[in-house]
Amino acid sequence: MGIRIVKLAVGTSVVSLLMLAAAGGAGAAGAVATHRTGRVEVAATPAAAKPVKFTIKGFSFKPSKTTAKVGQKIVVTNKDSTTHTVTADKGAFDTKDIKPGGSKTFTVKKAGTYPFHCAIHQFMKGTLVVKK
Ligand SMILES: [Cu+2]
Repeated sequence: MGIRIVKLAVGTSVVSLLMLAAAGGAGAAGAVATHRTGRVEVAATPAAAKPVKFTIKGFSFKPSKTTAKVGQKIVVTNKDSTTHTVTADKGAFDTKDIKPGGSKTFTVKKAGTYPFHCAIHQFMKGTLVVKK
């Protein structure tokens, strides 16, 4: 296979897409329509291609403030030995139980600042900022 040139509207996604193509081989590359001219159509949005991640450890959210874009995947991993949740104070999202070592993915459809807590340990607090 010859050299493929990948051009995207959003520059930051080039690395993750290239990594995807390298790791997944033909399967991952199938998501991208490649032309010999170098012009590329990308099926997935950049936001979907690269999730935002944060963790729960020591009964706190790390970092305590996370920023994501509307519709972007947010992955929360619980690194504690007890179950936690990520629950918006006003109900915009709720991961429900995240077991020790487990993770949950969610998205937020509307821009805004969302204070959240753990429904099991109400003293655990964090903030999610969602931008357009
Ligand atoms: Cu908790």
